[in-house]
Amino acid sequence: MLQALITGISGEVGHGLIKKLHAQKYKIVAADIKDPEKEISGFLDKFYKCDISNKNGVEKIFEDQKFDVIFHLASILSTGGEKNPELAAKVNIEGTLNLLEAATNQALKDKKIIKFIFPSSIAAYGLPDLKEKSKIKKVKEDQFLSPITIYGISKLACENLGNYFSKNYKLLGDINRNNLIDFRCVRFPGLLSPDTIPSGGTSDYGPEMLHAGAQGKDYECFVRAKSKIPFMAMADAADVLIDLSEAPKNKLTRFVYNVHGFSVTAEEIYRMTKKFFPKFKMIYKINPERQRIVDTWPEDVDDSAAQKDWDWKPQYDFGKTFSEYLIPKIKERYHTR
Ligand code: AKB
Repeated sequence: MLQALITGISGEVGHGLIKKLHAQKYKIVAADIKDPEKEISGFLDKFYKCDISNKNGVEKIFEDQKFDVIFHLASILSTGGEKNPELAAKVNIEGTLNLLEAATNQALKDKKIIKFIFPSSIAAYGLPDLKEKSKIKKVKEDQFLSPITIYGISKLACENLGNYFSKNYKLLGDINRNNLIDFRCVRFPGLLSPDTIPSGGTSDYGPEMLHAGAQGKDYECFVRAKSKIPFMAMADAADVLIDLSEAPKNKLTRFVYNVHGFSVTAEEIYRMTKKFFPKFKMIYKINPERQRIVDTWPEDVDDSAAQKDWDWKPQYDFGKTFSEYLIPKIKERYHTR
């Protein structure tokens, strides 16, 4: 039985991933600063209340447990990060560093490779202006890597840290620490989940609209109607992480992959929400800072490398995400008819 460590279980991706890993018979150890919600606590073999930026706390987990794979989800998101960039850098970068170091030491001691799966983000990109954004359309992994947020900067830094730890860590040292960590990373688009309402992100207008509509609430959208970025159904996001972790190593040609569900404007999400909740009312009340962040994110990403290397294909397109996944589940959640 494989043992996985998941950090940041209370975040958006944690819930879906835990349920899927549990169904696949993984033993799950989780770490978070918040206690797990009832809905997922039953799936955990062990829970550590731990701030990953605390090195001693992270080391303690690795003293107690041995891992085959780490899914490092804990992160302060793009809007939250701008409120306290120092804290975001500490949690996002130092936290990742602590985990990479502890995992490398464990792998060295046990002479066993540990997989390290890291969700990065479209926030790693920084398009210079709207003209370029609409011209370029699908961004490739190595283009426009000039993020404007501390979140994007920390994601990009951690992608490179992971790659460094797996290939060149302490390259002048006397012990060979290469290939102890098998680091694999995806850049996620905005995510849409019926189970969790995100907080502190900038793609949050998508899920916030949906949850407002389902609860019969009005909504003020903080970006322009035409703002366009890629999104993905949360069910696909959990699959992405598991599929990437299970992909044969010799098929992987890169350490970071774009993944994408569908690319839609804020207005298209509004119209789709209204189709299922006809009484839903929304107005646009632009927040210039959050708009600026979204304007630097690509309209869409080129995920051909993920398709080619590990057969990535989303299960849900825009229509199916709503009709077959979000709407039935969210109606159940809020007892909406
Ligand atoms: C955010 O909005 O910060 C995140 C992301 C796109 O990574 N949801």
